[in-house]
Amino acid sequence: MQTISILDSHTGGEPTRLVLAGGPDLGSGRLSERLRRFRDQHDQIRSAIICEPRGSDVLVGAMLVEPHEPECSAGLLFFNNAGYLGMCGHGLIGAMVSLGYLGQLAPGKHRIDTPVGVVHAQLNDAHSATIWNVPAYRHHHQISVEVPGIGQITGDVAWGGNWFFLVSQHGQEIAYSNVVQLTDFTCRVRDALEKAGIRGAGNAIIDHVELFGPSSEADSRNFVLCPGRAYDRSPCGTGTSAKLACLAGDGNLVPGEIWHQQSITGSVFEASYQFVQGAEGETPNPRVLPCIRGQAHVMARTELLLDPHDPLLWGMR
Ligand code: PYC
Repeated sequence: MQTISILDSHTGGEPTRLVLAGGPDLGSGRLSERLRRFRDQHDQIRSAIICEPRGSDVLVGAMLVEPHEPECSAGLLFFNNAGYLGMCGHGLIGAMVSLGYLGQLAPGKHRIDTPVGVVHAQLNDAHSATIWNVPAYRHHHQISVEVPGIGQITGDVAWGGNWFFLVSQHGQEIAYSNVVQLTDFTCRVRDALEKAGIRGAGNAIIDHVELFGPSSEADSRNFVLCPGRAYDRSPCGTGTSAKLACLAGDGNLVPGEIWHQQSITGSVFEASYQFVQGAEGETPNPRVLPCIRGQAHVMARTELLLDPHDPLLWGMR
């Protein structure tokens, strides 16, 4: 019987399953290479950990691995029910707080190795962490797509560690009571983008759709559709990073100014940015270094059992 040690946390409502031991041997080398090995040779372990019946569509996995880059405190590979993520903001905040709980990370600043590069993160206290994400930028400004059954929808395409389509004018109510409708709406938008061939840089698929609305407690409230059909219960670290790039591009937020991004469940990330050195004033796509602070809480520490006689050994996929 294979056993996999995990620690579950949630960051503003969005769960992270940190895999501490028992995962596949991915060898050494860059984390992008190890992620490729995970995908090509051990994908069934991903689905065993994250998909039903042991997991659910909502979970994001973070596998703890030895870092490759120098002076890193940890390496992390992110994945979910649909596949793999280059970076995951709420997942990194959750992993920092979880590793702090285990005594494996001291409060203070750390370098964390990920498949999209080294990110800096700070464990602030037992329940909060700040991350400096990979540089974010806007790729398309106000591009329109015809969505069957809905009409024309216009938004920005931006990178925040994942690819996002960000929409402010959508006619939807951004409320927790409306998540079924919001999920349907954003899935249609995502399908339409793909059908229209609207993609990120390097022809990358846009697998996240982010809708914005007003909030009485923050600068904005969002709904973020993740790959698959799950939505982010947190304000989404990479989605907030993409938003910062668009705010910077529109001149609506100056470097260092705080942006409070609220999630569909009510949790809030505190976000700001600095222009990446040398890029200030660069048009049309200035790059920003996002800084995101959020709260996370540990929930469970246990072992997953992979019984070879279980017909659902590798999860439902
Ligand atoms: O926080 O970056 C994030 C994220 C991506 C998908 C779910 N959460």
